Amino acid sequence: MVEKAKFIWFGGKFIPWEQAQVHVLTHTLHYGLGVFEGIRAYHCHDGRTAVFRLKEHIQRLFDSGHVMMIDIPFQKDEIEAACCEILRLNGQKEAYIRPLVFLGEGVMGIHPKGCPIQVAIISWVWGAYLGDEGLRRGIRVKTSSFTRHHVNIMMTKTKTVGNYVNSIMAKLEAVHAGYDEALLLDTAGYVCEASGENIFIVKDGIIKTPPLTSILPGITRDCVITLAQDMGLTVKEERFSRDELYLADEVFLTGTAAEITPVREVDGRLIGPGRPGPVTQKIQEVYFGVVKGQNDRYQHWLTYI
Ligand code: PPE
Repeated sequence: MVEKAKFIWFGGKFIPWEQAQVHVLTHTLHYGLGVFEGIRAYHCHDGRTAVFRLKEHIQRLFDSGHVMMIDIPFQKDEIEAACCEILRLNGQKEAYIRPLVFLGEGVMGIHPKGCPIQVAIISWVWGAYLGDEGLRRGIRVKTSSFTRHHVNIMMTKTKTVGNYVNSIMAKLEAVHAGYDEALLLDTAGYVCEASGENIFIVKDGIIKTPPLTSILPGITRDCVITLAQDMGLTVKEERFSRDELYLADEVFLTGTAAEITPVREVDGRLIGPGRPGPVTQKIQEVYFGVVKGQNDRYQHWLTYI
């Protein structure tokens, strides 16, 4: 359960957590059209709090709105400011921030014309998304029987509310089968992304991740590509099949919530020796240093509050 905080930003104002309610006629509740973001803020080594890659997340929120034809009734800088202010008001040194844009009540039927566009920002304390042990020792992943969205069925580059039903189906199936996370293949059968993370493999020192064709352009994915290249590693954005995944030396998932989570097993096959490999561990270590402000080279990714 999400631990209650004091305030939620709703339509431009901070209101008490319990009062952030919506009507059952809320259009998004019926039809799934809405867009959102997930951002983390970290308690830095110097005692300050920094929101990680705030501008990029808010840009992606507005990009999602643009694609889905939802005209967000606020400026980007107003949303950015509210994402910082909510942490101060809630007294959170470290938190997950969820901006959500949805269609409110007033109109029924598929055509959303005239629906009020509502915006909320919620912040809560969220630990390791796939468990502390998963972060340390790696998780077990199952290839889903559900395919990731075709690019003409859903807008895969957006964080649209309805897109996540596909993720939920895959996740339920994987957890029901005793796994930690689901991996989805694209409509051509190649490795695509996990239910809420992008995927990377390492083979003979070379890193590979699927191209942006039909995946969410993950901000953590972008960080990993940059960090790995800056470490002198080769990164290829190239599609690959699931047997290439089974044969990888290392596999890891990336996401704001999941951070850098090693994968130790896929579909009953151990990855390498079945524990996090050296490249994954190095990237994980550097990533946690960066988000906590310990690395001067990437200070531009941090917004201190
Ligand atoms: N793919 C999907 C489908 C996805 O949902 C996410 C984020 C990513 C890739 C990674 O994107 P980024 O966070 O920019 O690196 N998933 C969010 C889901 C969390 C949730 O369960 O809710 C997240 O990590 O915040």
